[in-house]
Amino acid sequence: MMEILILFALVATVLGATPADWRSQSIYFLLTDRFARTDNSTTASCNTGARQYCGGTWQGIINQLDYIQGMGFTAIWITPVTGQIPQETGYGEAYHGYWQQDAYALNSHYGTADDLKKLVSALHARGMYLMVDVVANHMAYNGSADTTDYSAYNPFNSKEYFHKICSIEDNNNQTQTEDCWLADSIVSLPDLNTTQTDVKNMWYDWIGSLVSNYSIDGLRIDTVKNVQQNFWPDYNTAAGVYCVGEVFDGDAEYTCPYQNYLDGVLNYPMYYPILRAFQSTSGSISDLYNMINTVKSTCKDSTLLGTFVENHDNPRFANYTSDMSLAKNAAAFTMLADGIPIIYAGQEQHYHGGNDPYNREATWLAKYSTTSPLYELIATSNRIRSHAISQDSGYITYKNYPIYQDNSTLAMRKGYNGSQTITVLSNLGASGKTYNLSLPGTGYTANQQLMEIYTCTNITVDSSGSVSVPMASGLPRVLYPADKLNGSLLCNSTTSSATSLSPLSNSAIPIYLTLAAFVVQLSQL
Ligand code: ABC
Ligand code: CA
Repeated sequence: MMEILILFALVATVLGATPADWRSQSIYFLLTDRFARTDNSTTASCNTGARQYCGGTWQGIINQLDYIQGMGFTAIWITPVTGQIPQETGYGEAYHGYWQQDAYALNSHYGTADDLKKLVSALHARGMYLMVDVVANHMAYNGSADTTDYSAYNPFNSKEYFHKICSIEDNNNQTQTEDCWLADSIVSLPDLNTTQTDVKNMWYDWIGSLVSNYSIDGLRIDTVKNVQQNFWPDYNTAAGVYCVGEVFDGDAEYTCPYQNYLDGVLNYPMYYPILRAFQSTSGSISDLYNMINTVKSTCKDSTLLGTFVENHDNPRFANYTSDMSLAKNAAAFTMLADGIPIIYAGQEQHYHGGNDPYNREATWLAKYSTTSPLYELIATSNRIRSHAISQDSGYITYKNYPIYQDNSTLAMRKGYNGSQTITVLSNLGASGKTYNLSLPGTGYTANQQLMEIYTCTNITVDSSGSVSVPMASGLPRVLYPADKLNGSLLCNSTTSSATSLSPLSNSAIPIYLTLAAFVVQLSQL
């Protein structure tokens, strides 16, 4: 009997991907409605301003997994999967999935339960993870707050489960942020009373069953600052997988403490300085330099945050500048700083939409080009990151260390013992000068041979330990020891094994094999 209990416990732990499993992943975030269609169309029109369904599906995602994995991603985050407001509202249709009415139904626009399960299987067969977006703060209603029809909801089909009607007027007032409705008169977001025991238990039961029914590996949790902090630890436990919360606030002092309640948070404190540093050639490098240290010292674990420079709630990076060099630097920072990198579908195609709804362009319209400059830069960045992780087990928990700054340049280090990566970023832009940056403090040894990964340039560390980094056109640079590139497929290094393409193929496959072995053992008991 004892053995059976132990086996069950082991099976339960291998099933859910833990924070430690997620640390080394790399996430591609997509809106299911906007990424790919079942018919593989690359011409179907999608007018973002109309705020209507454009036809993306879970089967469509399956069809384009090569495109995602080809960029080196090991996980996808998809928008909420639940049943939505069925009507066309004053803000269009619920194509984004955040207007939940039936938590126990799936959004039929995206496919069937079988399709969602097929997506998970297809990902797992590639050693990739699925992260699903979930909402616990509110349900949604087509109309003003006072006209809400609570009987439309499953569960929470009565007014008693909700907070009294009031709207959030002041985001600095925490009581309002938690207890009032994130609503306006066109689409109401009835605010659940997440202090009630029955509301808590209904959500904890729901999240546990969602994760197990669909073998979900991780969660992105919506509107985290709008719910009481003490609601979250039990939710995270009930989920049993890594949870990253959306705390939409740029102040590290405000956002970091949420990591005491959830495994991780989206790195909004870093988002604003990344944008400020690279959105123009006069951006502030020092704000970004300082925020690396602030987040490191303020958040419980900066390596479990989700790092991003684009998402579906903010104007895309290219909305601020069309300069490709600046976009490359913003992407390189995202990929090679602390935390789990998150790239938002369309970023790799240099999409430039502004605020919601214009930042939700259909990815298919770029024809899934694998030769766009940012697709290639992201692929190379994912490859060097996963290679560095495979060479140095300490890389992923090493806290990003900014080693140099001047008015237009930032250099940062990750990793130990001569096998560290040094990332050099610039905001000089595409017309930036060609020069050699003399970089001290890299931790490399005198005369060590390095490779610059984006240009495949050999560099020798000088006798004092400084590195002369060839800069040009405001492009980012990444240094790595030349003799440790074997198996990375970078810069014509020898291919030692196919598995080095994806870090997950090294870690997740054994997990599933272990799981299979336990299931076999269990069935023999
Ligand atoms: C709809 C229409 C839009 C229309 C809008 C009024 O209504 O579609 O076209 O403009 C979903 C949909 C949206 C939809 C909304 C509302 O629902 O995706 O299209 O907009 O119906 C999450 C999701 C988001 C989702 C929801 C709702 C929540 O990522 O996609 O939206 O489920 C707040 C929440 C945050 C939420 C965000 C949209 O609103 O806290 O969870 N995101 C301040 C506040 C934040 C606030 C933010 C944006 O503004 O402090 O709480 O986020 O409104 C920094 C500060 C920040 C400050 C920012 C602006 O500046 O540090 O604190 O954030 O410097
Ligand atoms: Ca709330």
